Amino acid sequence: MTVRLYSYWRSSAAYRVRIALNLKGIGHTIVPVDLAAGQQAEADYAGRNPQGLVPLLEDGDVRLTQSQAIVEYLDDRYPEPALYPSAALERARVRAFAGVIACDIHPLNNLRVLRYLKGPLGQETAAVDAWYSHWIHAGFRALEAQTSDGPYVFGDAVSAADLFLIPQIYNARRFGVALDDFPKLVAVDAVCAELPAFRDAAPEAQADAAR
Ligand SMILES: N[C@@H](CCC(=O)N[C@@H](CS)C(=O)NCC(=O)O)C(=O)O
Repeated sequence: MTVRLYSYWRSSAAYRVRIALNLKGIGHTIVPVDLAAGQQAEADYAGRNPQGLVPLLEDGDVRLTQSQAIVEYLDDRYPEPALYPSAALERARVRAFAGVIACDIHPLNNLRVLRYLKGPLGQETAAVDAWYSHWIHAGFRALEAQTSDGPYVFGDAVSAADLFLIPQIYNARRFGVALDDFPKLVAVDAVCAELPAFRDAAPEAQADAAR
């Protein structure tokens, strides 16, 4: 069965899924969709994902959108190593952590939102940067409070929480957001950077990365 991930090197939502695929050792092909060039809106891609967003996963005949749904699908279908704890409460905590990123931070700072602020709403770069930083800080404050003393977000085992966090930290750094108030998050990022599954999923390691 061929697994294909439609991805863009700088997409943090696709980056989450790249880490999950690598952690589970699932053989796959990356199909780049150039978001900067607008390929997400072209007929070929929009036919596969009418929402015009990456990631999109194809697993044989299955086609799935939304990184949270994709990561949970991969965890159900390819159970080892588990990305979600089996106990109900711990599982809910991992989902809640990932939800802060996927539901409360990322949608406010996504490419199309920033473009809308700059374009139709006529906001200056400084205002858009302040918007970006504000929502990262609000979310990261909550995440820092939920993070263990390490090495990973929830202790000794990598979980979905880590693979949602690391791409969001990448985005924060890319936009110059100060992370001094979040030492636990930064420490988890440093530990994850040592793992090949995370390193190989990093934006700069992607074949479609701008050189
Ligand atoms: N909730 C979606 C978000 C997907 C998303 O927003 N992807 C961004 C890249 S990180 C995208 O495709 N943006 C294209 C655009 O804004 O035009 C998910 O988690 O998969």
